[in-house]
Amino acid sequence: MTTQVAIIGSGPSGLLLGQLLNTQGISNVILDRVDGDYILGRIRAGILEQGFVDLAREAGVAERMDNEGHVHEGFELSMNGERTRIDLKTLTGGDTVMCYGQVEITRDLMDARQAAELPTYYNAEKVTPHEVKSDKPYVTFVHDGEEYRLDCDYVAGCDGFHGVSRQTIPAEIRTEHERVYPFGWLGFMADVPPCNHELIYAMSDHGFALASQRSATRSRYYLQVPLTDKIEDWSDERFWDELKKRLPADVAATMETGPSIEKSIAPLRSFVCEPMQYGNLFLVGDAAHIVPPTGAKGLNLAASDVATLFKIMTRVYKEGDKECISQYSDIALRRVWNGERFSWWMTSMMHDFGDDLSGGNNMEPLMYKRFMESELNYYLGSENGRKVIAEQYVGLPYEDLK
Ligand code: FAS
Ligand code: PHB
Repeated sequence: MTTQVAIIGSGPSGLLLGQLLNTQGISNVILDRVDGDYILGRIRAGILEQGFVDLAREAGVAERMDNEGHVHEGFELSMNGERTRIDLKTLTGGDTVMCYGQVEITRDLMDARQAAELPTYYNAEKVTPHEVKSDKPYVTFVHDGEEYRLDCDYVAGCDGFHGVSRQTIPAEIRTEHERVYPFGWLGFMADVPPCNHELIYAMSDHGFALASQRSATRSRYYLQVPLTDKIEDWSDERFWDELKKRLPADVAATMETGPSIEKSIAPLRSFVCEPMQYGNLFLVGDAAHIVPPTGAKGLNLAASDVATLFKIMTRVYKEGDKECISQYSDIALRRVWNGERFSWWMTSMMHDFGDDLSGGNNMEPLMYKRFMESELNYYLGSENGRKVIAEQYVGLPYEDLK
């Protein structure tokens, strides 16, 4: 079996890349170790940067997003109940974000791929890249008990944090940077109207909370919880009671509650693998980097990786320029590190680190807490400060190839 680009992973990175390559007639095959239903069962991101929205339109998968998604012109930061709105549209000169669940855009991409009858192998086992430093790499895998070899020109490792691609880069060449946070996020989905028309990121003496949404009738909430907490520790009633303690009082007083339709606890980490390329293997999205979701950057950094790799593949196959492939890692990492820093900064300001000194603070915990409160007050208290937050949140422009 032969293709031009072998894509490992059928999450948003792999599907978006495959769809874009197809618009340029660049053949690609997607391999995933699970099936589509399992992928669609993973509740994840909810905010798309303008760059992602533009890519979805370019890939021809934006119709439902444009009809059912909600453009958000701002969001709020609440400090112990004091609310400050970050007016994205005014502060950035017109930029906004799209509130549309990752599950939905992934479903749209899967439907488009199926309609285009593009080759996709779900439940592929033992997916293994080979000879990625040569000009004839290939990927082997087992499907329905049969062994396959997929010859290709390039391998896109879109297989997430626990995938095989990153491990293909020899340990002595790979540098992995990691910061694990001393808390997790308890995510909660319920079919109740959102408590506010825009997102509210709230810090309080009880810890962090986020009020997000999926539609006019479906809300998505998060609470900072200790890493030792288990889902069974959190009844719906306990969740709503704790959420109301952390959100602004006027919002808590009027919000609608109801039974959870999904509850999960996710650990938080900042992680970057350098380089993001090894010969003809390219790491894309969570395969190369992870951010704490406080800045709504995870899915959006995956999209900017896809945009860069798509530009490179288009130049390789349309202009015969193979030199440009060496630009991938540097271009991708510049935007990744910016997104990592913003996500770390938002997480550091908005969460209660308790007695944790592992974050390099090395100071008495209350002093660190006062520093972070002062930093957030400074940024919220000045238009320049709010502008910095706004332009980071909508996402910096994608970098072009040289
Ligand atoms: P994904 O992990 O989505 O997809 C990788 C795919 O590769 C999977 O389908 C997997 O089955 C497959 N795979 C793995 N190993 C393989 C192998 N050996 N062979 C074949 N296939 C293999 N981001 C935000 O912006 N906001 C959020 O609120 C947010 N919340 C999150 C909550 C959780 C619990 C998690 C885990 C992530 C969250 N993220 C959030 C980040 C998330 O949205 C990712 O950025 C996004 O899924 C990245 O997409 P992919 O790079 O495609 O990786
Ligand atoms: C979500 O809706 O899941 C969401 C939104 C913004 C974030 C994190 C998660 O920063």
